[in-house]
Amino acid sequence: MGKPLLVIGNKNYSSWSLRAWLMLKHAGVDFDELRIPLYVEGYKEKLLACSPAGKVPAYRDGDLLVWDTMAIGEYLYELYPSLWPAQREARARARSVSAEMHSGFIPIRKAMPMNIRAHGRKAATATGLDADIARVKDIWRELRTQYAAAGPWLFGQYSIADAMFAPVVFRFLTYGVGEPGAVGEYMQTVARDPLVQEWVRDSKLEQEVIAASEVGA
Ligand SMILES: N[C@@H](CCC(=O)N[C@@H](CS)C(=O)NCC(=O)O)C(=O)O
Repeated sequence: MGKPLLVIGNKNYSSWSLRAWLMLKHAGVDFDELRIPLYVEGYKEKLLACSPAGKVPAYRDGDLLVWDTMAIGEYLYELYPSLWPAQREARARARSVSAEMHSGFIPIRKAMPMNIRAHGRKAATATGLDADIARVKDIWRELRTQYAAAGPWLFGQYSIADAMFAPVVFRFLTYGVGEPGAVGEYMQTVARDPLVQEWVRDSKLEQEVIAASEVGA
């Protein structure tokens, strides 16, 4: 049987692809990647040929196809239990902040799309954006304060929650959002992760430009 396959979009822009990729890499899975550049002629047909949802990421493991980031994360957790915190209360909390990310933060997603190569951008004002930014910072500050002794990640050891928030670190870096102390230190931890750096290196080799993700002054 061949290696599992992760179908992803552009590394510079596809935040959901990055999340699933990080979960797999941090779990130590040996997998192949299929990159489908998004929003170009014929891209949707290519996505639909890989997944009925027509979106990335999608993960093929043997005969099994799993799509949607949280479903991929939960599937991987069953194989690699260290992907969620070991302690039940911490695990429930990690699932809560991850689900909050998965289903929310629409103003951040719209006004501050992931665009790894862009820096010095200013986000256009948008209803709810400041509240979203404050909420993300609160999550990071609170968790990093509580789990500081256990390691550098949100729950001490690396978990799916860190993969879920990794693209937000890039959004903050692109749009100049930060805060000294626990928040800034956590952003550095994510940016310095060798696996994140591997993704960044690949993203810088890409030539495609997705206009909708080039927003901001
Ligand atoms: N809820 C999905 C969202 C996936 C998603 O929106 N992926 C984007 C790229 S980051 C995509 O496939 N866009 C192409 C399209 O919608 O046609 C998940 O968590 O995986």
